[in-house]
Amino acid sequence: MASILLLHGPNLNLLGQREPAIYGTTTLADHQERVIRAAADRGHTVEVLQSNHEGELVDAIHSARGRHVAIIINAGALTHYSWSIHDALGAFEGRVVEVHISNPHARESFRHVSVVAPKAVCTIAGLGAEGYDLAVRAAVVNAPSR
Ligand code: CA2
Repeated sequence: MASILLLHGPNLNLLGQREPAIYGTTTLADHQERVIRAAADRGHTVEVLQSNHEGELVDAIHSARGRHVAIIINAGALTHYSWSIHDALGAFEGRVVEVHISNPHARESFRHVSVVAPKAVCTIAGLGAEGYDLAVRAAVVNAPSR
């Protein structure tokens, strides 16, 4: 059985309350529940954290070392400029999977760059809630389950 860390960055606590045309009506709790269920179906557990503070996310990534086999991360807008998250992910020995609900490449040009992507095995974007199911599959490829 493996453990996954699911991280969400700034403003994602507002999911389902604002901007439904871009992000849908699914709440953060719904996305987290979906990941927990998809992981449980495969015999794995999930720890979740959402933070509006970059340093808290960096601390969580540091703490993941030796505790989680994979990190699924939607870093929100920090995706596009947080070199501290980039560096922290570089020190994590497990698998990193990047997720976005929308497709940043189809939006404003500042969203076209991800500093998370170079540290991830893959990026899943533009699939809404279903992207999280695929992220779980990507996170635990080859991980032994119970
Ligand atoms: O599509 C995604 O998942 C994003 O990571 C969402 C981020 C955005 O900065 C990225 O470019 C793409 C923004 C999350 C903000 O979420 C809100 C939700 C409801 C109301 C306002 C913001």
